[in-house]
Amino acid sequence: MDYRKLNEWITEMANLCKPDRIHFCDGSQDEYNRLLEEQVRANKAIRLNPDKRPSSYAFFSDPSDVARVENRTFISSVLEENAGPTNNWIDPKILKPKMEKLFSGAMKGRTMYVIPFVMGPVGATIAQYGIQLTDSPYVVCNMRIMTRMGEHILDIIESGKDFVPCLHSVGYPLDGRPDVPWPSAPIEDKYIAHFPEERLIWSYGSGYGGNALLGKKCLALRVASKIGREEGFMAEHMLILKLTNPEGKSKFILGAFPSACGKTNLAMLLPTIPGWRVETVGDDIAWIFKKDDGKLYAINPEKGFFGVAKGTSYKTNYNAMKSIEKNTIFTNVAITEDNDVYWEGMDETPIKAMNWKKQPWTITDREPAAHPNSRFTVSIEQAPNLAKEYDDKEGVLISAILVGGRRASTIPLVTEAYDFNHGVFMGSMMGSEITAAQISNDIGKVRRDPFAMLPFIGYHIKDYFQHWFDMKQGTKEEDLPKIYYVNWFRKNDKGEFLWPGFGDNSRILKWIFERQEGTRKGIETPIGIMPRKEDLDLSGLKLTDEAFDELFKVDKNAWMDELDDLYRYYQSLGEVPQELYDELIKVKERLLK
Ligand code: OXD
Ligand code: MN
Repeated sequence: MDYRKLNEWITEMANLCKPDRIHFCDGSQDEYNRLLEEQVRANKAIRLNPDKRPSSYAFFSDPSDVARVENRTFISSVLEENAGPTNNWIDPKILKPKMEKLFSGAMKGRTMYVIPFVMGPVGATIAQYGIQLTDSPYVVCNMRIMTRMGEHILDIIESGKDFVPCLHSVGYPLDGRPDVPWPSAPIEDKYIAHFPEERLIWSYGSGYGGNALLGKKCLALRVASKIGREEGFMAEHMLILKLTNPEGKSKFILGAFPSACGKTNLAMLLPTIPGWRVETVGDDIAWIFKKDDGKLYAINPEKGFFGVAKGTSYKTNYNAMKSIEKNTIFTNVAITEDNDVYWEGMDETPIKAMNWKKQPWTITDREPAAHPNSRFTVSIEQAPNLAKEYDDKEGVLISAILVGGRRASTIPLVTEAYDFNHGVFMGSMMGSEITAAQISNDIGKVRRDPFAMLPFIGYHIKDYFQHWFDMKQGTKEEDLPKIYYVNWFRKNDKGEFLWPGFGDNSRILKWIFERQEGTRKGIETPIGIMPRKEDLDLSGLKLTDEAFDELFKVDKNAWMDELDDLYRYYQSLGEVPQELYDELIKVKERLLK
């Protein structure tokens, strides 16, 4: 939206939503503290034990509002074909009036907060400005951690930056009824709506995470992916890490993995091989752009972590645990008797706790104490392994991109693509096997999630693939990042993981680093280049020859089935670029040779 329309838009939205008050957020620490304390007094949050977890708070959502709601998320493009087969589409002519009705009076009895924010370091060429209007003080506090927000951003917008208008309401007006600890609307009234042509976001009915912190998935992925398609950059669901070898040389590596597949863990990894260091630039979103030298660079548009708490411990992710020792907002975790946090997979299990539903819980209970999607929100600046480049508007040069999902079979531990097109093909085939954790008739089948972007592409997926190929135009193959398919999750026939993962993934990062340096070998296989045992640094790791062979096995029949399935997947998407079919055929021919 044109920056000159800012006040008009705010007034119009206030007239629609009818809040009792409007508050322009200055983004200060005082404001943040005050809002949190107000929520404690209103029984919406608890302050954690200051001796154990200083300046930290816990919130508990309504049990019906615990995660992103993909079936209530819409790409409301003017034409259905522009949303493509992977998005929910509603005609904006139908959706807008429907949502206007919902927004009408939705903020009665509440304050409308005006949050000026920017995704990306201030001054980055592809930084995107936004204004979120919300009636949730929880959202204000989380946005302050997750984005660069406040008065100074409003000044920049007013001095001439167009912005993405983002309207949000929890959908629980207070006309004559008391407030509840976590207001939200019933599922059938929830709408997480994107109007990509207008670069507009409307979110109604949920206060949780990616549904409500509109800078994150809605702006930095869905809307930015569309802007990027038009303006020549890419908005990707990727971590960014800085890997430094014992000689002090660094490279930046991106990684696309679906939600809850360990992006935060990889971005914060403590290497088990001596002398190597991993520092964090980002753990969830990367924007990729080209500079005059023809090379690809990345920035992290966010400024904080909205990480999955469950499973995080000093053993699995030391740096994350250090990051959340203070100044953290927790959501849907359990609370110990001494008023600290607990979740399944943390280092010690308490005998008794209060669970995320605020009910008494004991160690013998069957139900987990914390919700599986319990979260921490914390500033990236609290990461002990923060890379100094995290706030650099110039971005970081991308050496390699990892893609991967959870695959119990077929996919080897690591495979290097022969070239960029082959790498894009690898990204297109990403997916995870459907497990008993999902209610489905398709257990064992692969659910494809290309580049982990399935829920986040704001336009037609065939054009998304085309955009990858377009990005390489004008760049020499050797200047493009190398793409690697990794799979930390392969299992043996007893169902046990073959690879220890976590810190030991540094062994794979080291091979990738040294491949770029030209000092490491690998062998050519039908599906890509793989290390032999002697090519990997496995010192200090007990890995049997059988396990190694199993980790890198290319089962010809399984791969032929995989390619057939992938072919059918491409067909189901409409006209995907010919380059993908070409790569599929090349792999098939190499397998049959
Ligand atoms: C996600 C997230 O759901 O990062 O991917 O929250
Ligand atoms: Mn994510």
